Amino acid sequence: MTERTDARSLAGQGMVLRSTLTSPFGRKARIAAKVLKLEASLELLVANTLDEKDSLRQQNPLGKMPTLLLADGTILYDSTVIIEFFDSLGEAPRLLPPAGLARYAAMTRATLANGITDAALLMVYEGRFREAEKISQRWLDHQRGKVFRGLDTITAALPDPAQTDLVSISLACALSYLDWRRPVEWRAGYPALVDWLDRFAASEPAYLATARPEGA
Ligand SMILES: N[C@@H](CCC(=O)N[C@@H](CS)C(=O)NCC(=O)O)C(=O)O
Repeated sequence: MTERTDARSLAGQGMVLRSTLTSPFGRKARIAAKVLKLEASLELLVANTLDEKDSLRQQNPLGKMPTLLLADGTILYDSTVIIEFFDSLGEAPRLLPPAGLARYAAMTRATLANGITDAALLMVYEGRFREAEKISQRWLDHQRGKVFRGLDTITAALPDPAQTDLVSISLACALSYLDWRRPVEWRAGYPALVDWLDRFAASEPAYLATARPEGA
């Protein structure tokens, strides 16, 4: 038995994803599972990051989603680790270059896209966790800077919208989160990115299939 067949048989015993249908990081994992045809083995168990009684905090002390539970008790996070694990189950990686500098360069680009989502989330949390009079404009501007510098850098070398990989999944989930929560207005200033997202959505059915449910 190779390590891969062991991992495959473990995954085949069923995996539980702690997330919601609206989490942008959870969506990354859900898209990857669909693309890699792992959905039949994956159950979504809705998590509530604000509920201290939710077992999420025992499963992942950071209390963040997505978190992946495997049948032997192994717990994996964060979204990039989960996607790398999913990708390791196939004959050859499909969502990242197999090795070498190209792999780490792609991971860095995906980290940039994730950083946009992180900064956007922090802007949203600023409004959610603080009373209106305590909201820090300086903090919001600090995070906004990360979002726009990230968008500028990504726009300068856009990924192929016809290719689904860790970078395009991470970028699409970042942009759709910006569209949903609107911590910044990005569409008017980045027409090439708007076009990229439209093309990615047309090329990758798993993207639209994992869209946030109406009214959520
Ligand atoms: N680096 C993590 C970020 C995950 C993350 O921030 N998830 C958000 C929801 S989209 C969360 O769980 N927030 C709750 C919290 O920070 O307490 C990943 O890639 O999975």
